[in-house]
Amino acid sequence: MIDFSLTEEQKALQEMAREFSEKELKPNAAKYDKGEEFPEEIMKKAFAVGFLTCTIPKEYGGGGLSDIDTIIISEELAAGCAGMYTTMMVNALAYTPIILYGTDEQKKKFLTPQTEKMLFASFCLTEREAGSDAGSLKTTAKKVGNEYVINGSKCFISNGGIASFYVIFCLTDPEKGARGMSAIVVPRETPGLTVGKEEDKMGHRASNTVELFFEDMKVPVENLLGREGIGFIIAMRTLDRTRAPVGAAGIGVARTALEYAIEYAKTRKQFGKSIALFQNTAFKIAQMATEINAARHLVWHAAWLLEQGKPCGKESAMAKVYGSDVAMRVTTETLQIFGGYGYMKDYPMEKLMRDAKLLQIYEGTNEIQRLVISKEAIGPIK
Ligand code: COS
Repeated sequence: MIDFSLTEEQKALQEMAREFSEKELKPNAAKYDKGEEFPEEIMKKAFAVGFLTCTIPKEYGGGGLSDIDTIIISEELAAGCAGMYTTMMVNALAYTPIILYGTDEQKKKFLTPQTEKMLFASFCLTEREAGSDAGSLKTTAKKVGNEYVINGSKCFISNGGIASFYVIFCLTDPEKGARGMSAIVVPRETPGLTVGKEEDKMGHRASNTVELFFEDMKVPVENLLGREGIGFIIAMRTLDRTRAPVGAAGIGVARTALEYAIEYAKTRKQFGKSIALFQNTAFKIAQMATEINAARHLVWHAAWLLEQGKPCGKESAMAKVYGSDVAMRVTTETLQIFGGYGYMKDYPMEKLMRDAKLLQIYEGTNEIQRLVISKEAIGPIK
């Protein structure tokens, strides 16, 4: 059976996210982009309606959204502002390892407080020398008595400057490399944790990105997720869940760009007629609308597989790579439809193009997604 229909609850959720995006995100997107300012007031509203904690299970105070619900709101929120979408969805990224591997006690301790007041969290995998090759990270956690002593650093950490806790991937057994990796939750106030300077980014400028430094940072052993040595698997299983929403964000960005371009093409007149009447423009629009729809099908399918508990590493990677590539192509083509105006900061097109670029890079570069897809597609070679 194939069924693309949404439930009444999902339609209401989509409508609510669309309204929030249109009213709160889109009109403020340029302001926070320009000032690279954290959108505190808007995030307070996002917290009040539940977007900051939407994936936390209901029994721990969250919205308990399913994977399909999450991709529905991801498309809507990113359609308003990709930077603000990132701030909201990075919370979901940081909560996922705890949702998947945390004990009941750890969920109550770390997730429930996030639902009681506006708080943020970070997922800390990337290091200066360990980006795509996540298994080669250097941060260590040495067990001393009933504590872990953590030393090292992380970079490009979204929400890092505003997080109340960090899920840190580190080596508890450095001799074993990736198989000696573990995931440990570290509260913000832990002595030895230093937040570095905020990065000055090309896009997603409303989202906070920093470097983190750890010097003899001590946390109780109870903060370990799962067991020692499964950190790499925890990271991979988390990313399998969170990559389809990035594809959905790509659809949101592309959709907004196309809406602006269609409106512009209808009203812009050259050679005595609206440029939408030139086949070059019309066919570009047709191609972009088709690609957006194709991306949505891939994203929805990956979310459906996730929800069914079926293997979906390849499909999540396909959803992410295609959704973000479509965002890049569509924002580039729609800017071209705007001509010189598209290149000016007075118009929204160049921001959309800058924002699209990061979707091809974060949560695993698109090259890494192609590696994941090709490994599974090709299979073992004798
Ligand atoms: N789910 C469960 N297990 C997985 C998995 C997944 N999605 N992907 C890999 N594994 C397991 C493998 O089965 C293997 O297990 P064994 O050691 O028991 O055989 C182990 O993990 C190592 O896998 P693999 O050999 O594929 O690891 P590689 O180092 O070759 O590469 C990639 C793995 C490149 C896919 C990984 O490093 C990656 O995703 N990198 C990008 C990181 C990223 O997304 N960073 C963004 C920052 S976080 S916002």
